[in-house]
Amino acid sequence: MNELIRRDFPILDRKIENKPFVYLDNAATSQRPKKVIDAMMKYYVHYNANVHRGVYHLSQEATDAFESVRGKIARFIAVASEREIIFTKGTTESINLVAASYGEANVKEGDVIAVTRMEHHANFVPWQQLAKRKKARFEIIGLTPDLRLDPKEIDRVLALKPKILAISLLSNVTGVVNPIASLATRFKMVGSTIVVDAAQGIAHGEVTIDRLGPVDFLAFSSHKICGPTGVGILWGREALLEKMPPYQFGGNMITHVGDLDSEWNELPHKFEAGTPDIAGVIGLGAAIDYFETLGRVRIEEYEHKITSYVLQKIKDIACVKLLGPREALHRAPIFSVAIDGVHAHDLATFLDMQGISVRAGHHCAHPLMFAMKCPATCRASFSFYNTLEEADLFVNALKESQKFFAKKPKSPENGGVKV
Ligand code: C6P
Repeated sequence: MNELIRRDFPILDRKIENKPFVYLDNAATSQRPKKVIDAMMKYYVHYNANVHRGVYHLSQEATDAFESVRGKIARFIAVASEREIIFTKGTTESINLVAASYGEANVKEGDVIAVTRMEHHANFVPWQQLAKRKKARFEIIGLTPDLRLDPKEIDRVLALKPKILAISLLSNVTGVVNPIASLATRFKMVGSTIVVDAAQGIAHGEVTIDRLGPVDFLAFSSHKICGPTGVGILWGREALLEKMPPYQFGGNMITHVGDLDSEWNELPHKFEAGTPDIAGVIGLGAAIDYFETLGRVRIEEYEHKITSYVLQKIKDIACVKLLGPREALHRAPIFSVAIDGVHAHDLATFLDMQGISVRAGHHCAHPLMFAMKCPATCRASFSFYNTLEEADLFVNALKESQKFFAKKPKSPENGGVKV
């Protein structure tokens, strides 16, 4: 798939420590193809103006380019109404919007709000804090030993008939893919509103609302799918969005301001207060075009190949503990590893010396990491532009790291210098 594709990403030609740059931190943020960078540059150079405000040519050009991206996103996730697509700053803001607006208006004392143990803080803390404010019950669906959702835990929480189920499509720590469609169907039957965090999921497959089942809200970020940072999407069912109060107040979200009260703009503008990241949204449009040209099914198939390959190779390395299931079936190419006696940051630094960029730490997932009594892992996350050769470089570097860290530091007794 990727020799030609890699040429679209100028940054992949870089060298680190005089070695080829191997970027395996795609779960943190993806790289941008030249087309995305060019689209943003074109806006700034040729038609930079604010949107929705001016009657002059440039402002209308900017507004048309900006609004056309709404349509692209609606088609990307297969929804009919552009009124359901809201631009935010990222997944974090999208989820906070739902918790603050829908949550404040609908959750009452004694209601149950459910999340899972594998959530990123962005899909955990807003619900935890809403539950605290509302004196609601906060329930966490537990995991199996291989860090998938535990069916018994799902039944337990389902029986509580949660008002809200907030769940990620794909874990940023383990790469586990959750069966959203079947869960959504079951939780809908007990009356739950279902919020899906697709920050990771959106990058690894064909995420469309019809495939996700009866979900109500979907949140994702532009920067995980080769678009710029600072832009996110919230999709919500129109009937729910219509009834929700605004999240922030200011320009664009208003139709009339009186001395004592104001009237809100129609959807989606009601939730888009202030000047948006216009260049960012235009860049996201170019990223969507790029993804569509490559084909999301093709991307998924190729990434599945990488996942199987890495799982097979890692299996043979003694001392490397891999978090999550060993089968590629319900997994994306995200691998969190720990090596006994080696701190994750030291391992990540060792890999960086080989030109390999990975993330080390708790990955903004304290509830999962603390439950596993694992303060930090080293995470390699692949994208469609990564190659099997890069997978080999990563696996070989893991093997080398064992030799490197096994070496005893020199002491005066074995030839070292006394300080
Ligand atoms: N995870 C990672 O390295 P923002 O920052 O708003 O674009 O996305 C937040 C977020 C929400 N949910 C999941 C599952 C995520 O993985 C992320 C972002 C990055 O894992 C940065 S912490």
